[in-house]
Amino acid sequence: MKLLVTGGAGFIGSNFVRLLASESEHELTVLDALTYAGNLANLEGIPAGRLRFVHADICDAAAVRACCAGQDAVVHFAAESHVDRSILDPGAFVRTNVLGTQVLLTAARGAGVERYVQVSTDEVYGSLSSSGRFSEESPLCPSSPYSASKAGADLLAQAAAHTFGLAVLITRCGNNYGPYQFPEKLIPLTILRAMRGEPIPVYGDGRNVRDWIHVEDHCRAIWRVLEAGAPGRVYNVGSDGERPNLEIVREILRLVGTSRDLITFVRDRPGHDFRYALDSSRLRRELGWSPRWTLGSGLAATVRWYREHPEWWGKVLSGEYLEYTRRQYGALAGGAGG
Ligand code: NAD
Ligand code: TDX
Repeated sequence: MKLLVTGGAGFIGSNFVRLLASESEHELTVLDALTYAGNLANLEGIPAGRLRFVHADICDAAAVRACCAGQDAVVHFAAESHVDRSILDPGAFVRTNVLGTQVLLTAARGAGVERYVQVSTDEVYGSLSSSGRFSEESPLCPSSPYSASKAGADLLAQAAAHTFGLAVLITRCGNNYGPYQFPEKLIPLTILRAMRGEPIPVYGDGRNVRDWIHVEDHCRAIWRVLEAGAPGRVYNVGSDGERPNLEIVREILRLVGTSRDLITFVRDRPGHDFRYALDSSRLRRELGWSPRWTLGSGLAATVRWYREHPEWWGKVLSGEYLEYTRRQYGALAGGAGG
C-alpha cells in the first residue's frame, strides 16, 4: 500500500512511521512542515529507501495535492498539538488543524484515496467530573482552542465522508507518552527537569486526571484501524491509564531518583479540563486491539529513553523552546522545561 503520513516528523507520527517501516511493506511518504515540533532527528535510523520525505505545509493546496497523487491511503497527524500554546495563539491552531485538514480532505478525495484516517483526541469530548468515561457517542464539547480546532477537523472529516463518500476513519486517543515527545508536554517536561534538578511546574492542585497511553500502543491501534476499521466509524483508543497529574509527577521523580521538593504548584491553566477517561471497548471488540504496555513499564522505559538520548533532547532545547518556556512559566523558566 502507498501511504501518506502527514506530521510524520512529530512525536506520534514518527513513532508510527518507525513501526510501519520495520513491520510492514507499505511505501511510506511523510509530509511535514517541520515546525518547532517537527524534527528530522525523529526519523533517523529508518533505512534509506523505506521513506520519502516532503517538506511542505498542510495548508499549501498544490503541494498537498501533489503528495496525495498516487497514494492508496492517508493518515493525518499534522497539527498544532499543545493546549498551552493554543491559549497563547489560537489562530495558528485554526489555520493548521481546521484549514489544513480541509485542504488535505479535498486533495485526498481528488486523488481517489481508498482510506483516510483522522488522528483525533479525547479532548474533543470536553471534560468529565470524577466518574464516567467517554464513548464514541459522547457529544463533542471541546473547551480549549486546541480541542475546538480538533473537533472542527473531525466534523469536516465526517462531512467529507457523508457528502462525498470519502472512506474516513477517526481515532480519538488519550494522552500519549514515550520516546521522541517534545518536552513541552507534562511527562517529558517532568523527566528532563527532574534529571536536571529544576523545579517542576504543576498546574493548580495537581488533581486533574489524564488517561495515559504508551505511544506504541496508540500507533498499533491506528494501524489496525487503517487496515480493518469500518469507514465512517469513530474508534476511541485508551489503555485504562487514568492518573492524577501529581501521581504521574511523583512516579517520575521516583524513577529518576530525585527529590519531591522539586514539585512547584503554579497558577492553573485557564479553562483546565478536569478529567479525561476513555471507553475503548469498540476498538477491542471489533478490531481485536489491546494495549501491550502498562503505565508502570511504559513510564520506566520512557525515563530510560530520555536518560539514554541526551543528544536528542539537547538539540531540542533550542532558542524557540527557551523563549516559549519563558513566556509560559515566567520566573520558573530554566534550562530544560523552562
Ligand atoms: P507534535 O506536535 O509532536 O507533531 C506535530 C507534527 O505536525 C510536527 O512534525 C509538525 O512539524 C507537523 N506540523 C505542524 N503544523 C504543520 C503544518 N501546517 N503543515 C505540515 N505539518 C505540520 O504532535 P503529536 O503529539 O505527535 O500529535 C500528532 C497528532 O495526534 C495530532 O493531530 C494530535 O492532535 C493528535 N493527538 C495527540 C495526542 C498526544 O497525547 N500527543 C493524543 C491524541 C491525539
Ligand atoms: O507544565 C505543566 N504542568 C502541568 O500541571 C504542563 C505542560 C501540564 N500540566 C498538566 C496539564 C494537564 O492536566 O498536565 C496535564 C497534561 O498536560 P499536557 O501534557 O499539556 O497534555 P494535555 O493538555 O492533557 O493534552 C494532551 O493530550 C491530548 C496533548 O497535548 C494533546 O495533543 C492531546 O490531544
